[in-house]
Amino acid sequence: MAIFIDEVEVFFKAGDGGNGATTFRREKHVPRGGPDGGDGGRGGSFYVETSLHLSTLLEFRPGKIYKADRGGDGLGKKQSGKNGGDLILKVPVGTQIKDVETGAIIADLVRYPQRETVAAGGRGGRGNQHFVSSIQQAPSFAEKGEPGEERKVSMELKLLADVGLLGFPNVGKSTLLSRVSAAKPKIADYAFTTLVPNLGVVRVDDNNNFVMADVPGLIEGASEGAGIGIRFLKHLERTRVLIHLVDISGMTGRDPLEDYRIINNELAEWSAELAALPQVIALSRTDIITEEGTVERYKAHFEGLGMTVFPISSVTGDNITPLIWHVHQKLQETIRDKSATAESGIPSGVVYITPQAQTSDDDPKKFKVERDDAGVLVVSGKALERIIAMTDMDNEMAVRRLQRRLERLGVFRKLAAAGAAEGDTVRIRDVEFDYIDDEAPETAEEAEEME
Ligand SMILES: Nc1nc2c(ncn2[C@@H]2O[C@H](COP(=O)(O)OP(=O)(O)OP(=O)(O)O)[C@@H](O)[C@H]2O)c(=O)[nH]1
Ligand SMILES: [Mg+2]
Repeated sequence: MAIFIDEVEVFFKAGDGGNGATTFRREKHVPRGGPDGGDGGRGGSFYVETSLHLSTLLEFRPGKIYKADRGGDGLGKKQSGKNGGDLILKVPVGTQIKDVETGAIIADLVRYPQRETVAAGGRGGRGNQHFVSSIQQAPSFAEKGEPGEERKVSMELKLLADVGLLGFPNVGKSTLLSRVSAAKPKIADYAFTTLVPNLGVVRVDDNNNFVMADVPGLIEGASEGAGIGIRFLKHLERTRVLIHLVDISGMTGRDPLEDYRIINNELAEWSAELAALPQVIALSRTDIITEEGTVERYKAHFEGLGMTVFPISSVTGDNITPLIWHVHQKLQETIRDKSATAESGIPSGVVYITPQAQTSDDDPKKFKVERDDAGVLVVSGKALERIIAMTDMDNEMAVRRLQRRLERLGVFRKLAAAGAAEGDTVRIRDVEFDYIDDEAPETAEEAEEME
């Protein structure tokens, strides 16, 4: 049995930037020329790209950590390090990628071709050639590479179909799809034949067609996990019209009216949006009905509920063409309605990417100071932590530069305000230091120094 993976959580770890180099020019007679350390290369980024050859997310193992290459370190003679290779992951059209922590949609891949960034590689650290200033002619430090973005994401596959087939198991959904499209789904006389969704293109006429999705049958309690249909309801969320197939042949031994009620109940339990989609009733397997008046009775019943009803047979082809035409028209109506109301605004098949909140992430002045259980003062803030990550803590000059930056950003002021006392431990990212209550003003030289 093919396993259909339609939701999976994985980690993306983009490559860290390479470190900048600390080197000095070598010239004849000049033992130590000017600084010429090149920059680190950019870390590899992660992209996702739609593919027409994939229909599941099977290739993504749950919990797997995908890592892109680190950028190469900078070299002497102002040579930059190599950029880390980017990674492009192929996903089926209809894949939605969310950040697990924030719940934000990172990418909604509904087109082909389409490529989106899911985790950006880190910038390379700058080499020491960039840190020359009036007071520092020979900077013997460089920046470390920026860490690559790390993200825990959930990838979810939502098929893109215009029309969805809805019904109990074994009512003839797959048979109908096979009748109206070139799709060849498995058909058999038992429940849960269909285990994965099938898509088919239904040709209406020379200029019109639509995509129909056949999903596993639903049963009572599906919205709470009974049967397997629940996993596939979300695929119907992006459809615009549903064909609700009701078996009235009596072959299943169930009550068709009860079936209809149960299914709608499950839909409503699952999502109000799904329950609000227009439904067209197809009464199935009418070719094997022997009892006179059965078809008319059910037709009248559903029409009484305000539904449009087509008694069909996928075996003889009876009434299939009128059904398809009607569905096509309904589809056109919903498209017109949707574009008329500004409410949706997004025509189907168009990508909308939620912009990521960049502002606070990019401002090093946005940080928090909190005391943890052990009494350590923890300073946190994305941009500030990035500065720490890019500082070579083994290099005295780099650490002094960091201290001045922290001072300018108001870190020490905020620590004092948070009640920091002499000897308290302060932690920023993975760096710990002792707080020193030092009110001495910065030297003129330090104040003058540039970034
Ligand atoms: N006589 C007759 N049999 C039909 C008709 N449509 C489907 N069948 C039969 O009904 C049985 C079930 O059909 P499927 O198309 O597999 O039903 P399904 O709704 O896809 O079932 P699941 O995938 O299990 O949910 C098969 O034996 C079909 O041959 C029809 O119009 N007339
Ligand atoms: Mg089926």
